Amino acid sequence: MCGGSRLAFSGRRTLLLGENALGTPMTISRLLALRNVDQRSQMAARLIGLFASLLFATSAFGSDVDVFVVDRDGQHVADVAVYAVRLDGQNDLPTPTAGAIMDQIDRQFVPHLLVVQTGTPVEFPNSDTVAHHVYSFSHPNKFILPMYKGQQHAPVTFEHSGVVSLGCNIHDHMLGYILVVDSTAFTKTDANGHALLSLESAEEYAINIWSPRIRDKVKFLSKTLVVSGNPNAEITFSLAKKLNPSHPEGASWSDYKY
Ligand SMILES: [Cu+2]
Repeated sequence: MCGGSRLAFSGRRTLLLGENALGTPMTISRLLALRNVDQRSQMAARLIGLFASLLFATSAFGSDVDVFVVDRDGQHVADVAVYAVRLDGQNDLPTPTAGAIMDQIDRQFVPHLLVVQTGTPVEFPNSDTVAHHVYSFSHPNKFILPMYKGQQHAPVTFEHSGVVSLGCNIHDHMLGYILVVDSTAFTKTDANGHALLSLESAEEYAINIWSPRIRDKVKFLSKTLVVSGNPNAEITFSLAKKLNPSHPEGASWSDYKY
């Protein structure tokens, strides 16, 4: 089972601070009834720690969102893009300061799925000894990098959000994806189907997921989250439809519809 380890951790930590050594909840009246000065000072310190912990939780940890993706059999789904988009219309994003890399290794795109913010320059180095001819027909992010080895082409900057499907004219089995998002808060699920997003507090967000393996309708792949008053949120996407085969098992364009 995939539990919210981070959520569970912070919740447990808060509980411990409010408990005595036996795990029994400690009230103020019981605290005052303690005769031992050391016990009282220890408990006072724990209460101070509790208040400090709560303050810390609303500032530093107030925006952590645990996202889980499970398939229809309850299995974790790795390598799923997870990103958040503000719903208050204020989506002015800073210009990306760093580029990204979509490598070509052993006649595969590496990583298979890359997530970048809109406006990010992406390099396509060819680390193989054979030449590749990389292209995408994904409107409006079409591009072609004529046959090359090494790093002969300038980075490609993706100015439009959406899915960019990658292919190679020489090797038909080469499949890759770049998901361009209007967000600075994006990541992918790990082997446990878990992703952690850190968001600004007091905002309403759409939490979205995407993977070429997912066949559920898009409307089921977005959930609204209000961060305010929801300091450590957990969201689980339970997919209803059978997944497309994972790459390279299903290494054919016909397995995908993107
Ligand atoms: Cu190739």
